[in-house]
Amino acid sequence: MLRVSGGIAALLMMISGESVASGTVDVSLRPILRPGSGLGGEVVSVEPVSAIRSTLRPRLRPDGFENAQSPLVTEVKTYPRNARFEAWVESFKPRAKRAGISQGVINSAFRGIRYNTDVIERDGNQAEFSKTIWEYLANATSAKRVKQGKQMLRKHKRLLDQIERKYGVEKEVVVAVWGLESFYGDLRGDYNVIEAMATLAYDGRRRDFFQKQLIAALKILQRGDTTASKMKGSWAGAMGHTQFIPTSYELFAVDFTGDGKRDIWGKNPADALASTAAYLSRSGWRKGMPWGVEVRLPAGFNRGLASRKVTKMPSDWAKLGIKDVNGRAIRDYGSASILIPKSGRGLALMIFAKNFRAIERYNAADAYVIGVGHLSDRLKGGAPLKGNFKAGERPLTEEETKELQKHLKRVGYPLEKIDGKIGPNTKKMIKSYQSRNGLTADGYASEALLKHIKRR
Ligand SMILES: [Ca+2]
Repeated sequence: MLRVSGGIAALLMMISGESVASGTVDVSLRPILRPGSGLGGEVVSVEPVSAIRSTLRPRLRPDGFENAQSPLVTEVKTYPRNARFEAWVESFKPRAKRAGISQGVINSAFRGIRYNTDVIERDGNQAEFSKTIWEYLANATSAKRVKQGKQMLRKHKRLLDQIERKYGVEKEVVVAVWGLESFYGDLRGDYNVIEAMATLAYDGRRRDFFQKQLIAALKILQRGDTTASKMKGSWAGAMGHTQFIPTSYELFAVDFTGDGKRDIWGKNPADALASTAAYLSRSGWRKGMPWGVEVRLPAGFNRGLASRKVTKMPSDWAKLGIKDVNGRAIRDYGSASILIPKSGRGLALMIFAKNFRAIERYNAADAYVIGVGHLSDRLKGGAPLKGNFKAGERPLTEEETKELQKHLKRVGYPLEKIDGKIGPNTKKMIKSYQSRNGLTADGYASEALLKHIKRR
C-alpha cells in the first residue's frame, strides 16, 4: 500500500504529496513530497523506487484525494509578527548577498513577509493512511481529468504541437503532467513563495533544503522573470502550471514565448508547458517509446524477475510468456523491466527504462509515474488499465466508489461528501464496516465489498 500522509497538507507520493526511506517511504524526500499546492491536499507516500531515491520535484500529485477540487485560496491572510523570524531573515540577508543577490532585490523580496503559520501547519500535518495504486489512479485519471485534458489538447493544439516538435516529448505527456500538477492550471497555488520558503528555511523540518530553494527563488527575481508579488506557489514552493520548485526552475525553465521572461506563473501556460517538455527531454525522454505497457504475467512467472535491475527487450520477455493485456506481443521499443507495484493488486507493467525514469525525475513515486503515464495514454484515447484480479477483487471506479459511499451513509456512517474518492475518512469507515461484518478489515474498496453492502 502507499502510505499517504493526509490532513491539511501532505502527499508524498505517488499519490499526492510527493518519497521515504525505511521500508516504504524515503524520509529524506518527505518534506519535499508534501503537498505542493497548499490548496488543501494530502501527501501520499509511496514505496521507494529502487533506482532513484531523489527527485528534483518532490511532490506527489494529485495532492488532494479529498480536496482535489478545492478552490484557490483567495483570502489574503495577515500573520502576526514574529520577532525571532524577523531576526532570522535579517541574518539571512548577508548570506543571500554572498550568493550574488543584489541588495535591492533582497529588500523588495523580503518586504512585509511574515512567519507564515499556515505553511508550518501544513508542513506538520500528516495523518497517515494507506492508498492503493488503483485508488490513486481513480483520481489521477478521473473522468473529469481526462475530459478536461482532451479539451486542453484541442484548445492549445498549435502551442502543444510546437512544443512537441521542439523538445521531442509527446504533447499528451506534457498535458498529463499539467493535469496532475495543477489540474491544468486551476490549482497553481497562492502562497507568496519567498514567504513560504523563508518560513520553512527558518522553522521547517528541512531547513537546508528550503534555504537552497529560497536562494534559488531570489535568483529568479534578480533575473527579472517575475516579481515578488507574482511569484506564487504551493506552501512547499512548487510554482506555476506544472509546479516547479525554484531549483528545478533554475535548471530547466525556458522562455518559449520569446519575451525574455520564463513565466510559469501567469495565465498563459506556454512557458510552463515548454519548461516541462524541456525537463523531460533533458531527463532522457525518447519520443515514440512508451513509458510502460500493461502486461499479463504467465502462470508460474518468477516474480524475482520483476525488478528494475532485470532488463530485457520485449521480444525476450515474450519468450517468458509476457504479452500485453490483449495477448499481443509488445514491440521492441527498447530495454524494459517488469514492475509489479506493491500496492498494485493485480497490476503488472512492462516499463521502458528511459521514459519511466524521465517521469521519475519529476517525482520518484511509482504511483506518480504510472499516473502521468496512464493519463497520457488515456488522453491519446487509450483504454483504462485492466488489472488481473481474482473474483471480487477488482477496485471500484469513481462512480462505483460514489455508490459505495451512498451505501455507507445509508447504513449509518456519517459521511459528509459523496465524491467518489477514497480518502482517510472513507477508508476508516470501510475498515469499520468490514470489521463489523467479519470481513478482512483492509479498507480496500473492492467490487466484492460493494456487492456486500448493497445486500445490507
Ligand atoms: Ca516567456
